[in-house]
Amino acid sequence: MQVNLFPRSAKRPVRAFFAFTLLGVAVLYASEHANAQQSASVAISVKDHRFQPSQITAPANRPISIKVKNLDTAPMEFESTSLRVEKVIAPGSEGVVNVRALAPGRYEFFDDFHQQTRGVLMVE
Ligand SMILES: [Cu+2]
Repeated sequence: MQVNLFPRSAKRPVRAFFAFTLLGVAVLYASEHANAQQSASVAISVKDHRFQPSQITAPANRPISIKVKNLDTAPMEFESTSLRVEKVIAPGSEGVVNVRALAPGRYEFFDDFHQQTRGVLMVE
């Protein structure tokens, strides 16, 4: 079956206008969608059992990928109850913690092996 989106009576420039408008809408929709799916990345490191920086910021409603670099000589475990994640990171190495898309807010995290090591993820 053939579908004609444009009225046959319309003049060529009018049809061209409609075609370009449709194309524009499609492109906008596609890029919006791609943006929503694409994860935001934030980086943080741990040195002398301190998060550096101790507060990180990420956009709301997008999955977040947190790169955690452990600069200490002891293993650490990046953990968060509100984010529902935990990941052991060996000394001198880097781990990636993936977090679901979040509502704006304040999310605390800590090193489960050194509970005094604490930080905050601000989602805005
Ligand atoms: Cu743990």
